[in-house]
Amino acid sequence: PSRPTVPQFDAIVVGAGFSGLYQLYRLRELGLSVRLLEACVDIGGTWHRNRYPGARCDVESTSYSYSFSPELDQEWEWSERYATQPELLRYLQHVADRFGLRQDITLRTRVTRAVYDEDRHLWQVGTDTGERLTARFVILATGCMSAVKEPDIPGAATFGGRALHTADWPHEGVDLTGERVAVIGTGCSGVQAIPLLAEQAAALTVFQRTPVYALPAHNRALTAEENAELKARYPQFRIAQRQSRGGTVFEPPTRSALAADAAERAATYAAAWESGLLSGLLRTYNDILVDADANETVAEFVRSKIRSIVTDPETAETLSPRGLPYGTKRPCLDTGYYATYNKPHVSVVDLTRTPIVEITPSGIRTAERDHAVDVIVYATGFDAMTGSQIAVDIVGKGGTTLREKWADGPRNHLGLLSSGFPNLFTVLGPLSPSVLSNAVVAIEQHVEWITDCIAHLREGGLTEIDATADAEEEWCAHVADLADLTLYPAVASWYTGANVPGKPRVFLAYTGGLDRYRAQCDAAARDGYRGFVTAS
Ligand code: NA7
Repeated sequence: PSRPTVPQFDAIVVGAGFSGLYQLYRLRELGLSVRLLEACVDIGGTWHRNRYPGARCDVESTSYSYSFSPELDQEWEWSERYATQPELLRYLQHVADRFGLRQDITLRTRVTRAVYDEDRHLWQVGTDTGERLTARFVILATGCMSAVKEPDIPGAATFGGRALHTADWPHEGVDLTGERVAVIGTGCSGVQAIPLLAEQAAALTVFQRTPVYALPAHNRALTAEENAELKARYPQFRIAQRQSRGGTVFEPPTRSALAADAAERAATYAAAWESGLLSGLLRTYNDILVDADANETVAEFVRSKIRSIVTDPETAETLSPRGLPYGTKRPCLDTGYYATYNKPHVSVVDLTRTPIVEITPSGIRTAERDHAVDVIVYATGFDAMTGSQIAVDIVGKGGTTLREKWADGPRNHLGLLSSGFPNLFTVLGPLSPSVLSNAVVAIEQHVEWITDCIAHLREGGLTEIDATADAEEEWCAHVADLADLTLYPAVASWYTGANVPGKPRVFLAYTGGLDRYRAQCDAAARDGYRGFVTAS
């Protein structure tokens, strides 16, 4: 049978989180036929899946929200400074309904395969429901924190109690009243969940491999006056946000921490601590992430705070990061986290001293002893940045798979297109500023660039765009060079891929700031899509 010369869809968007919903909206506005495929039972992405107790955003809701619709800004009312997962999910559902997006979304459909047809310049997309679709463009809006890292602990499958993962929490909720609960992992998910799990559990034992730096969230309800005031200045605020370094508005610091004396630093850090902002301490001086001595002044400040909150000195020391530069792993926002360890039924096991040997049918065995538990909560994170893309069998030009191409780390130009995989765009992909910025602002920048690019192709009657190998080479080197100016790459974190055994060690994000990144993307487009090659 002869094959159709035009694809079924102009574009297929993969994933219905913040990225995919906005991408669908924009492409539809352009008049394209679009299908959005989502693996889960509902839209929401990250905010659909991460339902563990305490899950909330740690960027202020008023800035962690879409800016593309002034009407949406005016009608939506955030109830708290830091929205909970249910509120964020309601917001995304509202957006989907308000802009009529659901009609183009297919739920419960996981994209498993995408093969590029070099002759016809289109992607053949396969799903786990057996669908076979074709589209000119595919946009991976699969999220940078969505491929769950399965526990790599011996014996995990033998556990006789209940095992839960924070990123795959049962929709009906879980009642832990009276249970002996273990939590493995103290990243942001663990830090948010632990205080609430402790409220229910009869005993809570936290298995900590690396302590985190957590700052008080100072979360609170937003008053009607605050909301009204915000809405009045939303138009200017959204512009400022777009022009900002990381998607949140602040004046970048210009002084070195080492140029200040101890008293001045102490006052500056204390004010940042009280701000309740995730990046508060990073905004104080300009060398926190580039100079180890400057960084140590912040690290010690946070440790002093931990000592002042946690009453047992030994526990305080266990919870205090040592030899880990502040901010090189993502800091967390604390709503009762450190104080929870003052409760008599909560304890922490330092896995650097007594590692987990195995999980047994009755609990967790460390090098020191057996811990009998009824429930294990894995807060062990994600195969971040690349995992959700590599999970799809993507076959590009010449039969090369994306997995093969990225075997030694992701390669692309501007974080947007990987050479040899034409017409396949990534939102919040690796080697973009994604996780180092307010994700929603980064998403809007990506989606708008991709949309403009597709519009440009269509206007010119072009059916293919690919990154050139040279531009890609240059971009990867540029991202690595910038990262090497900072303290980030030396630290084993999910930013470097070190949290997943066997994953190549590459710094996965662009550290130069969203503003500079945006300027480079815009310049490439303005110069006729420099670094890309098009065809018809
Ligand atoms: P993270 O930040 O990757 O945290 C995972 C935690 O789990 C971290 O403390 C890990 O320790 C720990 N972990 C992972 N594997 C193990 C094993 N095998 N044994 C013991 N401990 C382990 O994930 P989150 O879900 O908390 O947060 C992800 C991001 O989502 C967050 O930064 C926000 O951007 C939102 P490690 O540090 O590797 O020693």
